[in-house]
Amino acid sequence: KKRVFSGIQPTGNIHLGNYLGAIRNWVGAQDQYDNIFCIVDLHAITLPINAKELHQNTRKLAALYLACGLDTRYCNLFVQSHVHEHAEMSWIMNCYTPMGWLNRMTQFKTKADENPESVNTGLYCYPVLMACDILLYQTHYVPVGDDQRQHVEITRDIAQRFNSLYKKRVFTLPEAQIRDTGARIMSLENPSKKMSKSDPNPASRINLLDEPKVIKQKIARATTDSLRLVAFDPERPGITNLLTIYQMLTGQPEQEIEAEFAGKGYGDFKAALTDRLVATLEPIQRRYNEYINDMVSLEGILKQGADRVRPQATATLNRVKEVIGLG
Ligand code: AQP
Repeated sequence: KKRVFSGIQPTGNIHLGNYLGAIRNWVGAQDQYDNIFCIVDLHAITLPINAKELHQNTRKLAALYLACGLDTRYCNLFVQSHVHEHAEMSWIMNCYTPMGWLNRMTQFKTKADENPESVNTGLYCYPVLMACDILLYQTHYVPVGDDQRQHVEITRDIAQRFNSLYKKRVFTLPEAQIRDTGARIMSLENPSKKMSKSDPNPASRINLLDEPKVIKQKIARATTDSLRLVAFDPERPGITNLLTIYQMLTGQPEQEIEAEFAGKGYGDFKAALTDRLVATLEPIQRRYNEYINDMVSLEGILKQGADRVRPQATATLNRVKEVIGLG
């Protein structure tokens, strides 16, 4: 089977963008691949984060992975810092990554602009660590949202450069798997920005653990426009974003959705969308509560995941060290 690797930072509330752009796709295809899903806590410390919060978020994210349907029969779930090869390999690959490549990374520029007082070298080297996450496991596919396209590209560039420098196929070249629909769910407040955990406005996103009352309020407040026409239209990103979410939850084609709401207002559509969201998230929240209240089992799953993936990470790291003359 082909190998899949992906991850999420335990930096805050996991939202609908993470679910529709990433986790749901992982779940849908898990039986076709050899899957590795990581909680990337080393990435999470590139911006200031409280220690207790980081520890709790890591467990919460593991419980959410399972609650969303990731199954340990098909997937290894683990915490990045539990496999120290990621950090070691990252230092080595920093020395093989031209600064010019990192200077072009748009996510660094955005995050550095948003957090000018706390920009550190780790944030700058974030793409190299992400490349190592992927390359350590000889990954074939990286299922991610559209915002990660550039990071998978640089991963390929780093791998290709290393392979050709040493004239050896040390790394498998990974490919991004990005869906056509839902790969970029937008902020509810400002539909020109992507929905994100780090947005300071909580009303900009639906968290997977939001209660029905909160979902209703957020959808009611979501930005639309004054045209009051429920139709997909790139000129009207607010309603189009909500329609895309509805389409992903119902699986209906665009025309069918537009026909369903022809002659109706935004209020009717938002009520239907709220119902769908609540119906989708309610079972996830129920399962989440079961997992998070059984910490012993959860820690066991994470330990087992790390133990299972470590041999592959060690093998790749040892190969890299051998090729470059370390050790
Ligand atoms: N809005 C989104 N639409 C679709 N997919 C998304 N992803 C993130 N946002 C969207 C995908 O979720 C996975 C995890 O990404 P992440 O941990 O970087 O999550 P985030 O919400 O992007 O987190 P941050 O901390 O708020 O980061 P920034 O500031 O970059 O937005 C990835 O597969 C991602 O594509």
